[in-house]
Amino acid sequence: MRQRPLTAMVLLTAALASANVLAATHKVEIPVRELDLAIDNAGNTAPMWTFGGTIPGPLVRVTEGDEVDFTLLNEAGNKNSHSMDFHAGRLDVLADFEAIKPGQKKQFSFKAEYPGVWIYHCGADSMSEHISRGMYGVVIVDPKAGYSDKYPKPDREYVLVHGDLYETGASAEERTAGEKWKGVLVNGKVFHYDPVHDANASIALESKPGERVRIYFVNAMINEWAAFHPIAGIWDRVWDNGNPQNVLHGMQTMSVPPAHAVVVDLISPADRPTNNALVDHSMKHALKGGITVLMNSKDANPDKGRGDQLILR
Ligand SMILES: [Cu+2]
Repeated sequence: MRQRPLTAMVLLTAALASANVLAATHKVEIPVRELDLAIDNAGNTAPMWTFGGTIPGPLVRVTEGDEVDFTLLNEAGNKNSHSMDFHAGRLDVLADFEAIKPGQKKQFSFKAEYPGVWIYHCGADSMSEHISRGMYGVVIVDPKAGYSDKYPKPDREYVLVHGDLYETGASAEERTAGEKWKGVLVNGKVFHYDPVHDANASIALESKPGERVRIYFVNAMINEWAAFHPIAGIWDRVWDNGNPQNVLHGMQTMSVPPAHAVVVDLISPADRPTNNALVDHSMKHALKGGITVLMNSKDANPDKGRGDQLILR
């Protein structure tokens, strides 16, 4: 009689132990770099502040239940204090998200408890300036349950982050007030993937007709809501915040507030080549850079939207 609960305890402990083995720990170190960066396809540069030297910063991808062991390094050559604010974790805003001076390091860990797509950004004072100079990136937390009928496996995946471009020299106060706003950066450049509106654009998103294309869309603009719409298409499914439980079907335009994200799926007609324009349908945003072309043709580059090509650089 006394054996039974003990046996059950052992089994439970073993199950917990194997669950712990399955959950991975990801060591992520991101250096902050203040540098001149190309902000358009012509190669014009602006003084930007970045995670890892790119806008957006490095893509962090883990599975629900995994641990992220994070280190922020504010490189010695920088002039400003910086911090890291992960929306994907439950942490301490004062202890973990504190700003550190150039030359300093800051380590903290969190468990990725909720699946979805999350922004990370610098939270140092003035947050308006740090974010609108490019200090943001994306965490994808894949659901531990994997793919299912309710969250089907995509054929291709792309990450699109829309951020602000302000005039060089715009103060923190002006940025907060939305003054001296110049345009929308799509993954760091205006009209980054739009050869229709920018003759210098050399990259577009690609897929084959009929493929399920998943877009992880993040709004990193500091004040403006995005209105994300696939011209000549329909969002087959939308998962608010990317959580498989938050599903919508057959949507046209998704409102995405600042510092929020959605996962949207697009399926082009299977019987012919077509094109879509993935736009922020707020005209002020679209016509100032927020348009991305998706070409659906049988000759689509097989590498795009797969492996390390979720953010096309
Ligand atoms: Cu910063």
